Amino acid sequence: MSSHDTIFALSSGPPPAAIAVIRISGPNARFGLETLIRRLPAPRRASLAKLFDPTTGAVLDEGLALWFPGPRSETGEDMVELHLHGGRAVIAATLAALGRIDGLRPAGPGEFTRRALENGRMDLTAVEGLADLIFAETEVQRRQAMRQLQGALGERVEDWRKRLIDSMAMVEARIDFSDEADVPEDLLGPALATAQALREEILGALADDHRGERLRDGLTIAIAGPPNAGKSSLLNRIARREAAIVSPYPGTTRDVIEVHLDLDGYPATLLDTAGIREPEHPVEQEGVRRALARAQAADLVLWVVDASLEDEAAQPPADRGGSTVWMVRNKLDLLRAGSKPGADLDPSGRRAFAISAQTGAGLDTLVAALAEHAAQVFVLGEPSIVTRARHRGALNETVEALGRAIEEGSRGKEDLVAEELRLAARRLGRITGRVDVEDILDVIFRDFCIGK
Ligand SMILES: Nc1nc2c(ncn2[C@@H]2O[C@H](COP(=O)(O)OP(=O)(O)OP(=O)(O)O)[C@@H](O)[C@H]2O)c(=O)[nH]1
Ligand SMILES: [Mg+2]
Repeated sequence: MSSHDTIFALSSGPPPAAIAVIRISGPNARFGLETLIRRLPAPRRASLAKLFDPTTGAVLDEGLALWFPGPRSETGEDMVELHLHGGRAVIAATLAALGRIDGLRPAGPGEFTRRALENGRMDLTAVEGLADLIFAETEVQRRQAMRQLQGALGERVEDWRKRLIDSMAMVEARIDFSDEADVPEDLLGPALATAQALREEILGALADDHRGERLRDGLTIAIAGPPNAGKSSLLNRIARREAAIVSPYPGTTRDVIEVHLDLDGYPATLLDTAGIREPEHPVEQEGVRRALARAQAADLVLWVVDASLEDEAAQPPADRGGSTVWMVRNKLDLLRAGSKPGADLDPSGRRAFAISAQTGAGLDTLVAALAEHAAQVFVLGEPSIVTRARHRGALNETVEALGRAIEEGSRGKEDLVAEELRLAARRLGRITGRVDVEDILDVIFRDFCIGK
């Protein structure tokens, strides 16, 4: 697949729908449009047009045609947008017609965005932001994706990289042109000061408790506890649908069941797990193994017990994974009158809730506490700009290279300093997808006017 091809695709959701948007991008986009509507509309203006089948001349549909000449388009190439009636057959006929036009082929996944990246219309962090925006399920995720799309990380990284390239240029100038009169003597000092400052700034951005990554993934809340305590009933109540099977037989749930929640805008995945006991059946054993593993990896565990049993054995396994545990005493309706739903602390200082998954008593309090917890996890401090492991990895490597540069600098090893700074800049460049080392030479010749 060549990026010089002209590509087309249905860009709107699955039919049937009121409107379907078909996009074309590439050098033959204009030819494609002219073949279909037999004229060229004014640029960037919607115009009503009939679409003709290029072979039979029959009218396929009537809709809006938009012509975006490159490079001022989304992909940076010539582009066309057709807004048609969103019926299955209309779309199929139009796509088939486009396929019969010379030089046009169906687009692969993400290919329009790929071209925007290749043509410098977006950097890699913006592309990731766009992907996150499309998959955002909650308001807070949408805001974070929008920040990335608008360059929260990309601009920050580019700024760091520029400063790094400047200081690298100083060191290189000192190495390469130290006999020239117009190169100042002490260039290593200021370069190392910049490296030090950058290192601290990047460390600051990394010290965010992984909030950005967690916001993309959402908080994981595991429901665990002894069999028959009402874990699946609780999950169904919170999810407001019968996602898990509930039965009076202990050992009903075996696989882990996941539902996605929107807690006042914060994303969470709620897990229902198998009741924890010493099972005899090997399938249930596997269920218990999975339950324990997932509970351990969760951000928060709701440990559900049957309050009418007051089972002493039903204590949560000692906190190992560092996940927070909240006690949930269920089946409040089975207790004598006088037991009120609500929240307090248990003897060991854990938050404790009294609920009935059957009647719904106490559920509002529990759900409100979950939303509050999510807000605390995600909102403390600045919004995070590191939203993926990829960013974190590259930033960590940058910090390491800067640390080594500073160390070599203290021993006066200019060439090694330059080497580490170059590595650091390249790592940063990987985040945005710009890894052009020629930049350094530009800066040398611009700032020091050496090459006469
Ligand atoms: N009275 C009363 N019964 C409940 C309540 N919550 C659940 N139950 C009942 O308790 C039984 C077990 O409920 P489940 O939700 O399947 O329990 P579980 O903890 O998921 O059980 P396992 O999957 O076997 O570990 C069912 O018969 C439920 O109807 C409650 O608040 N009050
Ligand atoms: Mg269950």
